[in-house]
Formats: sequence, structure tokens, C-alpha cells
Amino acid sequence: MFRRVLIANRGEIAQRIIRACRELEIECVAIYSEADADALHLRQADETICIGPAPGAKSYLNIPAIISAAEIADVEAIVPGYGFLAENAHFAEVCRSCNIAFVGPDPETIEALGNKANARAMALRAGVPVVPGSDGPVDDPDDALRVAREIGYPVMIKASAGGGGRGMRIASNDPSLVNSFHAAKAEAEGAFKDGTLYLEKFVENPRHVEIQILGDRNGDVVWLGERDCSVQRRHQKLIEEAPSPSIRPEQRQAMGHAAVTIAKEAGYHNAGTVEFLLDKNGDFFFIEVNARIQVEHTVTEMVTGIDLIQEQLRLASGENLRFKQDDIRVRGHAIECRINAEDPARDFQPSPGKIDLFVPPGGPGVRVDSHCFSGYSISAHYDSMIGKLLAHRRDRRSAIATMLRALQEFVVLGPKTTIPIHRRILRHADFRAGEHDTGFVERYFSGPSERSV
Ligand code: MV4
Repeated sequence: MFRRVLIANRGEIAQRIIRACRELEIECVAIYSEADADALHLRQADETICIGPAPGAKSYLNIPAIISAAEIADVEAIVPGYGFLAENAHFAEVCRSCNIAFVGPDPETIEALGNKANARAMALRAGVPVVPGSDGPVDDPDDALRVAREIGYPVMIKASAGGGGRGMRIASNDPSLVNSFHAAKAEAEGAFKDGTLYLEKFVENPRHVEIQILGDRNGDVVWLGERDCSVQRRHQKLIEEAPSPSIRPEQRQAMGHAAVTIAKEAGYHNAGTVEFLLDKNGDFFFIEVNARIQVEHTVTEMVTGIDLIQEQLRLASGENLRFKQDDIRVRGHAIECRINAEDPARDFQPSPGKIDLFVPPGGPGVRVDSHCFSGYSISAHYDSMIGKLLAHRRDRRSAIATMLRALQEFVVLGPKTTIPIHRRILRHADFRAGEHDTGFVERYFSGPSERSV
């Protein structure tokens, strides 16, 4: 196991990683930007290094500064968490060339899966269900028209370098497909410096279900159940839960096996997530792989009892998986609410600023992962997450009840927060029945001016 690691992140995930390291008796080096000088993760680390000014590009995304810090602090590994450099194949490559372990999959794997048209082709090869669509990239409008004629409208144009909803277009007929093709290409070139596009049949109001996987360098892969992330708004997840209220046991097994098959096909090691869409008929389709730990990994931790950050560290240090598929059990039901400094009444505008009073909830079945405290200021430079609130109970009904109670206890004075909207969602009949899809929030909790793809 590593003796000493550097945490290339901030906020709640930096703190989460330090907690895992402490329990494994690994020394932690924290980095921080000038805006984070009073951050909680610095007080918990063994050593701290300022790596630059507030903007992400000059600090948490500043590869030379981070590598220098790692060299000076003499660490064996860098833990990227989520966001920032977590899925940056170039960064993973630089780590490798500097003889520093990157806590994540290989740069080649990150690269191969970061290309979504390629990931889709890989899934096809592995015999995993994908949404009907192009076999690889579509090179020109004629190619797109040919595929659309095969699969039928409506179709979705996606950017190969995209993901998380960026660079997507829906087309319902030939002329709109040709227009959208050019627009999507220009947008993708601008945003990702890669205009590669591919096509899929558009699945209307799908549910979003994803499978957590862990893989070792030996090629063994296990799956740790699924998470349902259908409660989202404009591709920002609001609530995640495990298990999914909307899949049957046979489907769950099939999805788990599909995820493991893709991971093996990709030579995946460390922690990852395989994303699926679920349509109205209950059929599932692979869409993409997230080659990192995700914000919502915590719901899987609650129901499996497995510390995913500790497992990431073990796997990155070269250890093999400590459990077989049959050793993994899902117990009870976990729900996570992302508490953000945003104003739901003002189109979820960020609401940064000083937290005058912070009183997190507690008691049976409650977990709070947050870097906030009374007097802390949420910076406008980074994401607006205040923390993650989790409830874990025997069944979904009780988990909802515990979550509602915890939301009521939670005191955050100062910024506007998403706490009120979480309470409304958890009381909504469709959510309680587990009948919600990815259109749920926009349908019931957004004004008409807020609608988008
Ligand atoms: C889709 C889709 C419908 N049909 N693909 C959005 C994020 C990206 N990971 C994939 N996304 C979608 N892909 C086809 N062929 C609808 C979405 C989508 C979505 C997916 C998951 C969770 C929320 C979503 C919200 C809107 C659209």
C-alpha cells in the first residue's frame, strides 16, 4: 500500500479521500488554491501546498504545478477524485512518466472510453445492448441521413468527445438532421477541439441507471449494484438512490453482467461507472462509461458497506480485488440529496457567499459528506455543492422518511440552497411511487422558461 499520496482536489471529495487515507494509515498531502486557504481539508492533511490562484485553470487544473507539488512532497500516488483532472488521459500519462501512480484506470483506457463513439463500438463488440444507431462516427450529413433512415426518427446527434449532455441535438426529420449535424459539429469543435459525431435513436424520457464497478490489474471485475439517477435537471443530478426503484431483479443481473463485460473488454481497472438508459418498456441500453469515482459513489457505499475510496487506493497500489461477486450484498435502501448553494426560485442560479450558520443533521441512518462549517464562504470559482446528505434504511419508504426528517433538521443560513426543492421532490407522488424519469424535475419543478433538451 502507498505510504503517502497527494489529493488533487478540493471540497467534500478532498475530505472524503483524507478520511479513507487515515483509516489506511496513508499520509495525505493536500493542495489548495489561494481561494481555499481556510478550507477544512487542509486542517486534516499531513502537509499542504498552495498551487496557485483561485481560477481552476491556474490551480486544480494546473498540471505542472500539481506535479511539482507531488515531486516536492515526495508522494507515491495522486488521487484525483471527481471533476478537474479525474478523466484527463494526458494527466494520467504525465503521472506515469513521472513515476507517480494515478488512482484511476490507465491513460489508454481513459482515452478509449472518453471517445463515446469508440466506447459504443466497444459495447457493440462485447454484445452489450446499445441504443440503435451508427456503428461508429458519422462523417458527413449524408452518412447521418443514411443511419437515420435505418433507425427511424427521432434521432440524437452526440459529440464523441462530449458526455454529461454536452453537444447533443435531437432531430425529427431530414432537414433538421442536416442543420443539427452542422451545428453540433461546430459546437463540438469549439468545446472539445474534436468535431467527431455519432448518431443514436432518441429514447424519450428515459430513466438513468448506472452500475458501479471495481476492477483489478489481474483483469477481475465485480459490480456493486446500480444507482438510479433519474432525478436530475439539465444534466445536473439532484437525487441518487440505490437500488433503483424501477428495475426488476433479472434486469439488474443482466445490466450488471453487461457492465462487467464492457469493463473487461476495455481492460478497465480501478473504480468506474457504466451508464445505461432505461426506456418505457424497461429495456436497457449502454450509453457511456465514467472512468472515475463519481459524486454519488456514496449511495453504493451505504448499501454495500464497501468503502470505495479505500478500494480505489488498494487497487491503484497493485492489490487484487478482495471480494468475489458472490461476496457482494446490497442491504436496504440509500438515498442521496445533493445540497447546493443555488436558488431553486431563480432558475437554480448559484448562490455563493458566507454560511452564517451550518448545522448538519445526524441521528440514525444519516450521513453527511460536507466540507462546510459556520463562517465558511462558498466560492464563486468552483461548483456550488455544500454537501451530500444521505439516508440509509431497511427499505425505500423508510429511507425517504429519514431523508425528509434530516432535510428538516439541516440548517444552512446565508446562501440559498436546494434543501426546499428536495423536500418537495421527496413528497411528490411520482417520486414516492418510483415512477419518475429524467423529465420529472423539468415537468414539475421548473417554469416553462427553463425547459431545455
Ligand atoms: C440519450 C437520451 C435519449 N436518447 N441518448 C444525456 C447525458 C448523456 N450521458 C446521455 N444523455 C442522454 N442520452 C439517447 N439515444 C437522453 C439523454 C438524457 C439524459 C440521460 C441521462 C440522464 C438525464 C438525461 C437528461 C436528458 C437527456
